[in-house]
Amino acid sequence: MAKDKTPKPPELRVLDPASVEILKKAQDEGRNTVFDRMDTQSVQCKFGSQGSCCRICHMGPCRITAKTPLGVCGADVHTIVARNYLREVVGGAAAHSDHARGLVLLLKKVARGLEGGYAIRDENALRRNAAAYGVEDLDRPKEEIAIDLADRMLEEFTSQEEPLKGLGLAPVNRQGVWRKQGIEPLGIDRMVVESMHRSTMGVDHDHVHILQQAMRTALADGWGGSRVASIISDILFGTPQPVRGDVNLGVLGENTVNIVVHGHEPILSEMLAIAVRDEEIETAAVQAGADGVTLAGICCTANEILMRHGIAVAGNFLQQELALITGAVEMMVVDVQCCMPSLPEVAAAYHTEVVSTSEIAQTTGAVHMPFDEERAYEDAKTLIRRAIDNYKNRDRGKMAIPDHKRPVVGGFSVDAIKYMLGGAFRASFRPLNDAIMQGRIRGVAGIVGCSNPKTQMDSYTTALTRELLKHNVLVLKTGCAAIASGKAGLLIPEAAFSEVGQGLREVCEAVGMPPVLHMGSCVDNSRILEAATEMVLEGGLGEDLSEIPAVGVAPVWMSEKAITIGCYFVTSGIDVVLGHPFHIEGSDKVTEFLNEGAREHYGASFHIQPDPIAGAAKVLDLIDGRRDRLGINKKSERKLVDMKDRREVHVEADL
Ligand code: XCC
Ligand code: SF4
Repeated sequence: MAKDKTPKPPELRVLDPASVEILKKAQDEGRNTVFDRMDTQSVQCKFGSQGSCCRICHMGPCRITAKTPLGVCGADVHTIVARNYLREVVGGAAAHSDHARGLVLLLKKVARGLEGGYAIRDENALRRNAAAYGVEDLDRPKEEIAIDLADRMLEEFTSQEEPLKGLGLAPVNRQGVWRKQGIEPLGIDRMVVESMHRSTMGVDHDHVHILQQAMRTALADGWGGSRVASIISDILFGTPQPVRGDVNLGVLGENTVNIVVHGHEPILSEMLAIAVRDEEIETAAVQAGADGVTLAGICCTANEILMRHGIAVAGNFLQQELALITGAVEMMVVDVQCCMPSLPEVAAAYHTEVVSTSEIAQTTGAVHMPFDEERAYEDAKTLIRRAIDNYKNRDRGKMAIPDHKRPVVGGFSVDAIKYMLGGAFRASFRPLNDAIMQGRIRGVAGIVGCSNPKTQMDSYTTALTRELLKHNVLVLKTGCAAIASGKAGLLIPEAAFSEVGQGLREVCEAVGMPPVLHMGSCVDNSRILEAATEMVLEGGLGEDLSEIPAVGVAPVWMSEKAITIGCYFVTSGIDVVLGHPFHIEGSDKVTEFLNEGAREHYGASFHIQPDPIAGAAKVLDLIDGRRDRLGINKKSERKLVDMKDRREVHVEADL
């Protein structure tokens, strides 16, 4: 039973000063937040966390213990853990891919003349990707090409017998690994349905066979759903280019109408980003007594509109309730994924209206205003006007906006990185590969993932990132991990002066880039795969993704999507370091497969490191192992920063 207890001090919950301040306010006002609920849920089910509870059929639920080693049907713990794991991967793949499907259908409608304000904004991206996906006759008008590309993309979902086309974007050797392993995914929808079938009662029982299917389903996300989402978003909304913005709760305006968009799909938020600049809207805001309208984002919606418009980021996952508790938000617009069902309850203490907009997602207590693509611009303006109307209800007595925000640069698409490295005439990854071969850059880490109230928000991610930068590792970031780096001041070129090792600093200074590159939202992890593929294609760093000195890290994560992302990284040959384990520890065999055995199959595996500094050391080990095998390690030795610096970082992580 939940007991009343004194809440932990905010400083132990969250790292950044804005969140500390608002969490104190929440406690003073007696608000119930994710952090309090974490405490009341603190005795979490052992069977759940080990993955050893099966409720797939109604002879159960069955819980596996030493005394009851088999479920009623005879399933052992390895079958049960593997099946549960597969279903989590399915959840993640489905989320990313359903998001992608919405974008493909929108592209098709836009090409057919949909009214509503959308357009094909990046024709180059359209033609380049049409060529990559086998659309012929590229001299035709862009609308025709867009329809053909959309049809190709829809086949990525529906293909029953042909492998996913997106696999062809990977290095040839990697494609060979997938073929040899028999894990080339067919269409995404088929993979999701087949995985659900295989994990239902009485079907697939061999844990390795089930886990191979998990990896295959994850590939359908990484090289399918997520890739499609990023590509179509670029075509419709523009390929991101470096752009400045601000991050943290201090981006909310004292005297502006504040609208926070939260979730994942850029379809509506893009329109809000445009509509907010409409003169009519500006006038209405002034008439309501405000200085204007501030649009800000939470979670991956924030990443999407930061990358394309420089729109401010109010915070990451664990800040969604905190944004409301500022008392300064007129409206929070939510769509899908990572939007807590608690939001309307928190908002009810203030004047804030929570509006749900997706046909597939409603939240009790939120106003549901499904958004119609055909009237997108008008619908966006209606929402903004409604927020403006709500401004008069703001109670300034309850309002506190922390005076903390940090500048960031976002928008590092692969295109943008190539351009930045090589300039207009020689846009390529060559300078990066050269810097890695010379040892000025030791390797690349793709750091992704969420925040999770089980640990202090942002602390692991930030400590690990700082440690890697000191050791000359270039960091690519997405999702809430990217926002954490923004709050820590690492997403600006100036961070290279103080935070990084000599070699990386030289490269960042020469190019004028931050040492941590913000590559976008969760679906944009496909951009990290794309960047890694560019490194292989550029030459000199091996012939496969399992050879380049690159590692993935999900320091702190909570979503099924993060599991799927981890799986498609590993299956693509990129080792992944996790800050906390999956719910699989009930089975030594499943744990062994994912943390070791996977290496024989894919050339990479998972590694668990609950301490950020040990996590960074693991990343460095993995990078050095790869450098060794490439025969380029010697050159980097002189650049290594003394390990005594570690202490300093550790103290901060322990705050
Ligand atoms: Fe969600 Fe994408 Fe995780 Fe953040 S990082 S908590 S999934 S918003 Ni992808
Ligand atoms: Fe129990 Fe087997 Fe049914 Fe699972 S599938 S609930 S282990 S009987």
